[in-house]
Amino acid sequence: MENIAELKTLLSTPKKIVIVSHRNPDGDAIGSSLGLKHFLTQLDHKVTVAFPSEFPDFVSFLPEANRILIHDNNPDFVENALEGSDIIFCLDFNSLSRIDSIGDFIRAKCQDKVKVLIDHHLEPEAFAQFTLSQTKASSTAELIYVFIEMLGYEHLVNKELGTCLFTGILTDTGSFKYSTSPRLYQIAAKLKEAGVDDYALQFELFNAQTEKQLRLLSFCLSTDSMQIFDEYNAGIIVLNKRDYEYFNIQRGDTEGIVNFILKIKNIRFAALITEQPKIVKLSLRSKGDFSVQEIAQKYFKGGGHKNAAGGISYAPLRSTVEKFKKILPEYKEALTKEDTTMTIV
Ligand SMILES: [Mn+2]
Repeated sequence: MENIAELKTLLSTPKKIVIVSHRNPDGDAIGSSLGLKHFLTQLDHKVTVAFPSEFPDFVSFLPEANRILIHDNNPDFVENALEGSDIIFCLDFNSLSRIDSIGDFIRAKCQDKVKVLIDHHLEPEAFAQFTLSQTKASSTAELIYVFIEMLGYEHLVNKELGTCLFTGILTDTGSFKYSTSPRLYQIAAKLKEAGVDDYALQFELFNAQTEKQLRLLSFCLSTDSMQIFDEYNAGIIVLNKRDYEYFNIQRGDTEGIVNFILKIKNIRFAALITEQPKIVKLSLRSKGDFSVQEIAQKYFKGGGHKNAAGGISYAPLRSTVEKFKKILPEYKEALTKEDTTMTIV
């Protein structure tokens, strides 16, 4: 962010601020948004957080989560807040098209508002006056801390704010398993010093599954739902409409399932392919050097990060799975060559 001084001046008097993030908000979208809210509120701004769609239950314990506005449920509330705002913070997405309903409204009706983009996805769109985009950052939550530091307000980081940011960091790094850096560990230390109970937080976030979710996981791993392609160091888990009905799968129930495939030694590329009411959704994950971002973008109208990306297909489930399998030979070399980034010593 080049003109941070200008933004600091702007934030030196009370403003009406709306923070928006992406559809199906994850731990980072929510953690970074609420963390930023707790920061801006201390500077006497009036702050509203709004998402296009509902957030998962496992983060509802975060302070102020109950005050988040959902556009799907109350479009008027969100649009009124946006229209009455001075500044719109856009977190954890790289383009207004990623926040559909809210993005359209911002493009059409909020041209005069100051926009600030803070994000770690590739290829940020140039729609904001202030952009803090670092694709190497673990999470947007990490960047919120960096942003607070750039403004010189680290002393305002307290337990509430820190807990929100720590949530974003934990969920986007799989508890410090990937996208880490010396800076991230330093920030984690600062958050812990500010009072974050990381132990309790890990418990709250990751030991909060329902019996249904565990049984669904067991089904995925023990039936034909999972297929492993040893030749390509790849694997998939497929869930069809009947599985959705049988397990009564709701939003968030499939969270994390794809990662279990990567627990197999040598598997570098994993996909969860699910049949949704109108589309087929793909969650792609990888280990090390192998980029799933490219595959999501090239074949499945999606994107994301090197090791975690998502996409969609309008073809039926079966043909989508076939298409996926046909792509594998193209990446055989990349998936089987020695990966120096995964060498320990
Ligand atoms: Mn993120």
